[in-house]
Amino acid sequence: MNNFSFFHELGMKYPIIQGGMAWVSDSSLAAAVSNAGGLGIIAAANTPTHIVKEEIRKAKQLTDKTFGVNIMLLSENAEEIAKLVCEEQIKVITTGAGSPGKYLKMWKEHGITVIPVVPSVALAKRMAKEGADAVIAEGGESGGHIGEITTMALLPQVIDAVDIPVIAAGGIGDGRGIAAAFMLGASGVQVGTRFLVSKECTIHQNYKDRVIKARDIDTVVTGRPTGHPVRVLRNKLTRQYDELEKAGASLEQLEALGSGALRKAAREGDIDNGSVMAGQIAGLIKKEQTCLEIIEEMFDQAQERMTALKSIGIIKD
Ligand code: TUI
Repeated sequence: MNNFSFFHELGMKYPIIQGGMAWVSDSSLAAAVSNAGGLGIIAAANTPTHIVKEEIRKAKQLTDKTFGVNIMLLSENAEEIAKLVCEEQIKVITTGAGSPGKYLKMWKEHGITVIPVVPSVALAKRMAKEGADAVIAEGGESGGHIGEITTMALLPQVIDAVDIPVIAAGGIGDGRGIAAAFMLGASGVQVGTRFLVSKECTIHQNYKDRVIKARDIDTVVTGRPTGHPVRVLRNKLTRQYDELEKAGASLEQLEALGSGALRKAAREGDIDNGSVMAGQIAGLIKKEQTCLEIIEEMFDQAQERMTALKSIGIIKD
């Protein structure tokens, strides 16, 4: 069940982790989230090791609070990053897109808190057994690389299966989502898409505007045939992808179309030919705010929803 002391021990005011989003989660975003009382995360996915190191150094200048690093296990340099976080005395690691099993011993020896993202009960159990400190149960509503199960169904099943804190991710964009995650037994939440549209997020304005414009039905999942399903906002790239898939393109052709596409959208602002990763909750996001405003507003709203239960007599004082 809920274990809020987990977050207090990490020095956080609020039980919220910022998603480690490739080409998005840099020192500016991570430091802003940590300074606002959450846990900021620098994403190392597909980023050269020396740049990740620079971002870590910059974040250390921007905040004296704890921040973490996300390691995307499909990255070519995942092993290098796994070692870098030890050298840089990073306190928290989240992982994605695979099992971090082979690094767990090294990270634990360095006193690092390890929080793998899991898309299934089976992986959650394995991670708990191998010594993970908590898991992030991420539903398929999320943006980027996803599993098959929704947050609503995955979360209580993972919570019943492991005895470490479980953090909810996927489809959480405001305080109602936080309150819902708590009701399902989560110890905290991870939020990605909403932080895309934060002032401190350094992605191209076109990307932010596209998220603000998004409707509920605007995301699609590409890449199922390649074994790496990825949720993105529909655009010219996803239509090309569909056509290639229907024409029976090879896995290599499909992978080639996606390669570098996220960078193109996030950094160059090419939201037609680039990959605009976002979760299904994008339709809820209407304006750009600072990370502090986002976090405080979300927890105020969560509190409001939870205390509303009192007024209808569902919970007593
Ligand atoms: O990792 C993410 N989201 C991401 S990573 C990314 S960059 C990318 N680049 C190339 C190909 C694909 C993605 C964009 N978004 N979220 C965490 C996450 N992890 N979601 C799902 C999983 C996952 C999937 C399978 C975790 C473990 C897993 O295990 C398989 C196994 O080894 O048992």
